Amino acid sequence: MNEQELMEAAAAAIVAADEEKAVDLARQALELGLDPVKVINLGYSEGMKQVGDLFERGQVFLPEVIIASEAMVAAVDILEEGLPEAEKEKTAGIAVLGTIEGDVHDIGKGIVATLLRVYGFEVHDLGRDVPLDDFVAKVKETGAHIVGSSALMTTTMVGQRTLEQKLKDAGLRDKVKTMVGGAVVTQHWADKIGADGYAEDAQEAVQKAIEIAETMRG
Ligand code: B1M
Repeated sequence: MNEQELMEAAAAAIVAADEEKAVDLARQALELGLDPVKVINLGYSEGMKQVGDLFERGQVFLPEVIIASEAMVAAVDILEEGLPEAEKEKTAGIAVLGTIEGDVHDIGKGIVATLLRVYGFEVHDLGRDVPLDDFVAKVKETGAHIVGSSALMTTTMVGQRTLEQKLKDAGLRDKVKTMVGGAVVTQHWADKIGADGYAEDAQEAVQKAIEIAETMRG
């Protein structure tokens, strides 16, 4: 199986909510020496997008989405074993991450957290459905350089704008840079709410975070 075929098979395994197949393909990807991040982005995430489209059209239902996401998590766990060891010597920066309150989608945010760790960030992952005040408190406690929020729904992305305001109210907005992401979030939204960074996927999130951390060190 070549790289392209594996990507397509990985996406298909997610659409079929076939965990065994998804995991088997993840192992094959590592054996073939493929880039785990590329396989996640172009294979499994592509499958999740298709599941989302089918769900929106009423062609699959919530239980199937749950099973598909479990298959994705299991495959990503395997692929993460193929990532280089997290940098322990140096700290690229401190990042606080979480999914906005009211939103339980956390697969993508988890991938972003893992990659940031691999690239040397000290990551405080607050999880999902995170109250906005918890982001603010964690930034204060850790002196974070970056606070990143993920939102997957139009109803929860507005929380990212409120978070900007809460950071200002707490007198922290000039001390911490903000990053936003998640399926419904765009560069346009990031600009509109005054966020410092936006990324479409986890790889881009790491690039942006590194750039942001560098500008903060001066
Ligand atoms: Co739900 N869901 N879901 N869901 N779900 C969406 C988001 C939806 C778009 C599906 C659809 O209708 N097409 C839709 C939202 C519609 C909208 O608002 N526009 C939706 C809905 C409606 C719902 C429920 C309300 C359904 C219901 O109950 N009737 C409910 C919500 C409950 C709640 O949150 N209160 C619900 C529930 C669920 C499950 C629990 C079943 C499951 C989540 C499991 C979990 O996360 N643990 C689920 C899933 C799996 C999805 C879809 C199908 C896939 C999401 C996913 O994991 N993608 C999704 C459809 C879609 O996204 N197209 C959908 C893979 C993941 C790797 O991508 O998270 O985008 P993503 O992360 C990427 C990038 O976005 C980026 O990097 C990641 C890796 O490359 N990124 C960042 C993410 N965060 C970042 C942060 C950054 C930077 C980049 O900086 C800080």
